[in-house]
Amino acid sequence: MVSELFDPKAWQPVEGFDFTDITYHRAVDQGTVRVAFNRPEVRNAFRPQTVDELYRALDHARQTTDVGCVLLTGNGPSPKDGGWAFCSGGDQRIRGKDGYQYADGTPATGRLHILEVQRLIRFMPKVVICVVPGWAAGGGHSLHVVADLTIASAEHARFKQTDADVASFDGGFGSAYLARQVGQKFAREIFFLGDTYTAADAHRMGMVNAVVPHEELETTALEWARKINGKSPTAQRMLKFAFNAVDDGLVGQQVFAGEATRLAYMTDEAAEGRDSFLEKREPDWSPFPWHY
Ligand code: S0N
Repeated sequence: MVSELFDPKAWQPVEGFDFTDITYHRAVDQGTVRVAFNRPEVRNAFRPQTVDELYRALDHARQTTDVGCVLLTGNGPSPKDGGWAFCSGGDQRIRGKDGYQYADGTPATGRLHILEVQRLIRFMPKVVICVVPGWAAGGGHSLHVVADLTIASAEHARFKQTDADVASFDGGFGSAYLARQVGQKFAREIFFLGDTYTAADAHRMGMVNAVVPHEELETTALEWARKINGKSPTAQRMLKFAFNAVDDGLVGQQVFAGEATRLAYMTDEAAEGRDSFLEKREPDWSPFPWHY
């Protein structure tokens, strides 16, 4: 069993991967993938191998041109005690002096590569929905913050920033972008106090889009994904990067501009620029108006 909330009829495994720490499925009837932490016995904490696998699955989704939506979730419940988690952040058992270690003891020295996953989620031209069936804590909380949308289990979702408890702090997207969502006062409260918040609390603060009954969590996420996939891929992509741009500085401009260039390439005007060069003649811009 993948997860109690997982409907095997709705999904098929994505071929070509040999993952242990995550599961990776594609919806049978729409361009949506489901990427799930698969370490429920430790509240879906991530170790370096988990982060490597997560990156590979997300990057595969990024490059799959008929996929528009990614559901990021956690399998459960825990076989130990029945507890639910989206993700509890970095696995503290293998945290060394300056980073986390692989299972064979190889240090992932100084890599901090969960931040690469955060950037991938932020900059991938797909809508990433974080589906929270239980705890979102520490670095798991940051991942939900970075996702485009969050849907939470009414009964089991819990949000908690433990970073200051375990002296492993996310001073990047996980705090700064959170403050954009919930405001400076709430963001500081979440980090400074490290309290536990219910799905209803998180919704009231503005960091969760919808709170749904636990059993309906994944079906609701799939419905949202179907709606998202039912709209213009170009518009959705441009909207995501437009929402990002205001906070992303020159990188935000670069990403948005890259999409604008892609669109421009598709015009006859761009073809005329290329063809005139290749044909060693002056370009003829006369058919192309200066729009107002
Ligand atoms: C999630 C919490 C609140 C759940 O509490 P609950 O329900 O009472 O369950 P527990 O009994 O505490 O847990 C059940 C079992 O799971 C183990 N476990 C839980 N979380 C982890 C974890 N993160 N690492 C290892 N094990 C974990 C428990 O030990 C228990 O096991 P058993 O049954 O054997 O006793 C609660 O569990 C909790 O507070 N967890 C810790 C949350 C935490 O502090 N996470 C780390 C925070 N920091 C990060 O995530 C840093 C992430 C990171 O890597 C990073 C971030 C920014 C920049 C760079 C990096 C980077 O290094 O890459």
